[in-house]
Parts: sequence; C-alpha cells; structure tokens
Amino acid sequence: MQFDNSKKLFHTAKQRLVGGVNSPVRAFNGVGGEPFFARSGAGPCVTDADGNEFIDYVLSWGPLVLGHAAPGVVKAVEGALRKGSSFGIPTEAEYLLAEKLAHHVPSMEKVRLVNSGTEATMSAIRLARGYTGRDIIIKIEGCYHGHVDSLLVKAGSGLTTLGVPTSPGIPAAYAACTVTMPFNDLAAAEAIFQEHGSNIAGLIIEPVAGNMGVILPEPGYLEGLRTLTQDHGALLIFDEVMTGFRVAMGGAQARYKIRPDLSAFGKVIGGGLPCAAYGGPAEIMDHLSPVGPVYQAGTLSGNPLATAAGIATLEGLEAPGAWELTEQRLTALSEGFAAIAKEAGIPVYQTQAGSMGCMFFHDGPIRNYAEATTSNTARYAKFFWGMLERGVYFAPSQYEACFTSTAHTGEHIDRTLSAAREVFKTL
Ligand code: KE4
Repeated sequence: MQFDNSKKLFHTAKQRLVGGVNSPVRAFNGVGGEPFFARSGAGPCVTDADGNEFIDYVLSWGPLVLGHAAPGVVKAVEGALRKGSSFGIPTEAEYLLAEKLAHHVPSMEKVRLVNSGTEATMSAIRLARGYTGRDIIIKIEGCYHGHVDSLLVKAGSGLTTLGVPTSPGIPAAYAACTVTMPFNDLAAAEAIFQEHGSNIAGLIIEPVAGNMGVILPEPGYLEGLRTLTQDHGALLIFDEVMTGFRVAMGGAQARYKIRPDLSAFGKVIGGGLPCAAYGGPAEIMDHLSPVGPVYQAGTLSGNPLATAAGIATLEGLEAPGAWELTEQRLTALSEGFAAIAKEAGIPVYQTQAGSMGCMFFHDGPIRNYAEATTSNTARYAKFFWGMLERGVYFAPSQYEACFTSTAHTGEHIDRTLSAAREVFKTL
C-alpha cells in the first residue's frame, strides 16, 4: 500500500500547522509512523489522499454513528446551508435538538448548546461551581474531558490528593482545585468526600471510560458515586461526550439507570459537525446567564448547520433497529476477535458497551488507568499497522475506543476479521 501523497501532504503541513495536525491524536504518536490524510468518506469507509480505502472504526473519534456522508445528514446540512449558515439569532432547530436530547435523556430538563465537548464539560463544571458556591472538582485518573485547564490534571504525589497540571501553561492554583481518584474505586471516593466534602462542587466522570481504552464501571460503582455526591451536596456530572447515543440511546445514564445532576454530550449529537450540549434540571440550569448569574456564551452556539446535522443523526438512530444494529456490529466484531486471538494464543482483554469498545493487548481484567497502562502497546502498534496495510483503520492508540455505525455491514465485519486472522499470526 502506497502512502506517497499523504507523506508529501504531512511534510508540507508540518511547515505551517504545528506537528502537521490540528489535534495531537491525529499525529499517530501512539503507534509511531506518520498519519494518512483523508480525502473523502462514504458509509463505513474513508479514502485517503493516495486513493486507499479503509474500513473505518474511528469514525472521526466517535461522531459518525450513521457512517460518513450519511444521506440524511448531507441533505439536512445542505438544506440548512441554503437558508443561511449562522444568525446569532435564535432558531427553531436549536429548540428541536434540545427537545430531542431531553426526550432521550430525561435528566436534561434544560439544555445549553455549545460547539465542542471541551466547551460542554468546561461550562458544566463552571455551573457546578457557581451553583454550589464551592471550588473543588473531583476527576477520575485516565478520564479525559477535553482540554479544560483545571481537568488536565493528574494525582499529586505523596499524601496529597490535590491535582498537579499535566501540561505547562496551567497554573498550579487551577490544578489545586481538582482532586483525582482512580476509576472503579469507591473507597477512594469515600475518603475524598470525608476529607473535602463541604468544598466539593462536583464529581465529573466518563460513566463508561473511553479515553484509557474502554473500561466499564463495576456493579455498584456509579450508584455509590450517586449516593456520595448527593449526601455531600455535590453535583454528579456525567461526561457523555463519547458514551452519548453509543452506550445506549440515552447514554450511559440510561444503560446504568443513574440520574446525574449535569450531563455533557458532544460527538454524535452533532453528527460530524461542531455541536455539543450540557444540561440538567431547570433548578440548576437556570443559574446560567441570561436567567442566572453564571456566564457562558458563544457566537456560533446552536449553529444551524450543526443542529441540522445533529437532528438528522438522532433521527437516523431513532429508526427501528438502527441503534441496535450499531451494537450488533461491534458484538460480531468482538466475538470474531476473541476467537482469532484465542487461536493465535495472544492474550486480549475486550470491553464493550453498545457501539463503543476496546481490545486491550493484556490478559486483564482492567479496572482503572494504572491497570490499562500495563497493556502491550508495542503489540497494539503492530496490530494497528498490520490492519491498516490490509485496509482497516482502528484508532492509532491502544487507549482509544473502537466505534461502529449503522453503515457497517456484515461484509465489512467479515473483511475486518479476515484481515485480523492474518495480522494476529504476525504479532
Ligand atoms: P472535544 O472538545 O474534542 O469535542 O471533546 C472533548 C471530549 C470530552 N469528553 C470526552 C469523553 C471525550 O472523549 C472528548 C474528546 N475525545 C477525543 C479522543 N478520545 C477527541 C479526539 C481529539 O482530541 O482530537
């Protein structure tokens, strides 16, 4: 397989764009080597600048739950564009998308639309702080909520649980308002609430973790966090940017039957255009400006193209059997991989929730970030390049999720498994 045009584009891009990319994960640092450049996408496949076609299990890092250039989404966006690309004046579509979100996610009685997952989580924690009058946010090690200053934080050393920045440019004072704890560890959460209880504004969590590979919450964990936050007057914030409309139609909160106080959604709800949202009960949300004092705004928030794409995507998923299909495709893929790995004698630990999942090169079980980081990333890199060479694109990192769409057919799954059968022999 030739990547000549991609290589040329990458070297040219690097002269003007930092690292040749506009988001670090696109640089393939997790697997080594250079990224390919996308030219177009159709259904479950993406075509690169050299004309190579790949079955795509990254899907723009999650949003494309109906596949690339889904006809309903294209039609809706074209129609919206003809009527004007932005107004900065309220439009009916904003209300219609909010209505759809509230219908599927009843905890979101009121909604605010924004442009990215980062903006949604950043605004949700500001609201939590403004609403409670407290400063501390609890975050889970290995969960990612976008590049929010006070959430780019890891556990402090020694006895302190207060966070330290993971990136230069973040004042230690911001990080000090964040306390971190491991995923799936209720005892750690209890200890933190014991120590900081009356200063904790909220706890933010990916209810199914998707940024340290996919890790499922153990039975009772989310329930325990719900009780703890409630008992201490802190808000429980679910970051459903990745889990939203993938783990279940109503997100992880529907699957696990937990009602968070605030939720952040992104990715799927914009169907590939920049759209995200956060929401919760009116009693909390009405603390936002213009009704309340907590300020948050956006020139392009609720943009007509983004809302059109979001509504069309959710309508596509609402079609009978559509959401179920996304899950079935991933189940078929996972079962196939399990058999292939077993036959090859290569230990893998697989996780799945709806249409997001992960195959760790690890004998498992994996319950948290520390355990995830003992995966065999060198083997993953070999797997990644072997699959790419055979026309299948998985995430360029062991620690990202695999996604399926309604556009993946049984034949795409079979082709993927045939490629995997060859690749596993080389691992
Ligand atoms: P954005 O700001 O990238 O739209 O969303 C941030 C975000 C928030 N919460 C969760 C759970 C997320 O997964 C993300 C973004 N995820 C990734 C990769 N897993 C985005 C890809 C990228 O950074 O380019």
